[in-house]
Amino acid sequence: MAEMTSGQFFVVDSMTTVVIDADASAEVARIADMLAAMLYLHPATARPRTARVVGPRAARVQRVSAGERLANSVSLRLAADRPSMRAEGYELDVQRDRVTLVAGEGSGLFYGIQTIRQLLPPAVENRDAINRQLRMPVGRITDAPRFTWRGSMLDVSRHFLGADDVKRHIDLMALYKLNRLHLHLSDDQGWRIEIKSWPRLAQFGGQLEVGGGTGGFYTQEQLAEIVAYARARFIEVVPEIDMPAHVNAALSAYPELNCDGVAPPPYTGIVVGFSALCPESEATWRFVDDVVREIAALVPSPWFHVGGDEVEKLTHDQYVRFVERAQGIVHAHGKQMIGWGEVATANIASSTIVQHWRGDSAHVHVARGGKVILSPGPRMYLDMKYDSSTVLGLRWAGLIDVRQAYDWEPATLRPGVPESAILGLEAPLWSETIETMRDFEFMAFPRLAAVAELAWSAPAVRGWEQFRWRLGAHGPRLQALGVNFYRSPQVPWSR
Ligand code: TNX
Repeated sequence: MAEMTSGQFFVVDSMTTVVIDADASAEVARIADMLAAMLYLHPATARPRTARVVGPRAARVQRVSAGERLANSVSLRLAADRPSMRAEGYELDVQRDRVTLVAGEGSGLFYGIQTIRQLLPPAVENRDAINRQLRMPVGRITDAPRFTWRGSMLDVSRHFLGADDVKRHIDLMALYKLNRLHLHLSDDQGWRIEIKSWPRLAQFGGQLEVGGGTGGFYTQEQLAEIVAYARARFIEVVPEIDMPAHVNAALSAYPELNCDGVAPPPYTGIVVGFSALCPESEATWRFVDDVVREIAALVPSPWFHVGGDEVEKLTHDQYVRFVERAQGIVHAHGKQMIGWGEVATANIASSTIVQHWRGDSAHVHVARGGKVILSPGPRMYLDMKYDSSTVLGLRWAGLIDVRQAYDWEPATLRPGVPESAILGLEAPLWSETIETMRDFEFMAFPRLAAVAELAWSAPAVRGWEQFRWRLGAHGPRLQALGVNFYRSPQVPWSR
């Protein structure tokens, strides 16, 4: 809910302070520092340039005793006394002389700051902008997300993205209050995470990518760094190792995983479904156990995604037994399993999460009391072309311009999958045709912003007509951030 007062503003100047309670936690202090960095690290406040990048911003974040009010301040506070505050929610009160942000938990404060960011002009994104006049309209906002799962998936297997690119993507996710980064870490074309007990997976299986170019992989330290970077922005990393199919890279590194014991050559095409781990080989089960164990130890989030899609080389019976055994291994390592829609055909636990992507059996899982993540291809596949002239992308699930991505209702998408069974939404970005960070951004933006609103906002406050104007106003912001976004003709872009 938002009530804005037109014509009145809170103006950020060189005297504005960020205020937290004297006994605020380290987490609140850290979030306050982020806000201070956003507000102050720019020339317009006349602070010396050298002070901008290094050192604590403590001078700008002031601790005050409870109840004390300071003029020209933005105060952040956790309200344990406000049980009505919904998970991840916040209340933002912008007055002419002070701004107050209250939340029930750190994530709410973080999202409130993203709202402050969006209320400020695009220049806030550009630290070096001259004339960086920061002001935001007076008003009150009470806000909380509709769904707890607001995800973005990057396929770093078909084409590899370095850790810095992934961090940049995390920053962009944060702007739109997304909170799950699903990394598709393995596929036929490349294995992208170092596994110490099976070193050839990454060292050999990670060398190439689609088209035969140089691939790459994350060391365990790099993945841990990505995880920490994401966590600092209230984003959980969800690792996926796709099995039992989509494993040519693994088979090429370790032939004992293949039923015929022969290593296939590395694969750099884009056909799917042709490879499979040998379910009868004991090496396969040592491999699954080791891989899940090593990754589970690196990634603190409670989930492990086992893929499970597009298996053409196994019988249905073999497939079902594979999924059930893999689930046992995931549980043994203390994680909850996630799988693509196909896994619902196995006798899986109701705590397992099914990720719907095409006409499948998600409703079967709902009938057993399970929860689903919606990633419907024709709405949410960010690797689909925008229109027939889009050079990048595929089109098997249809063309997805911004309206197609935005204008639908999750709770009525699938028969037998009501709102109560929907954990949330996730937009996959498969990368068969997506090579560089510029390509990834072109396909992700602005559609990922549409996904973010669907995942966050209630149907009553949504509507295509008003969304496209609000989205149009994000053009200069995305531009200030250097995002290579698609200027959809459906959107009235501001200049
Ligand atoms: C289907 S969606 C796949 C991926 C492809 C994608 C291309 C899913 C679970 N499997 O392997 O990359 O289509 O759009």
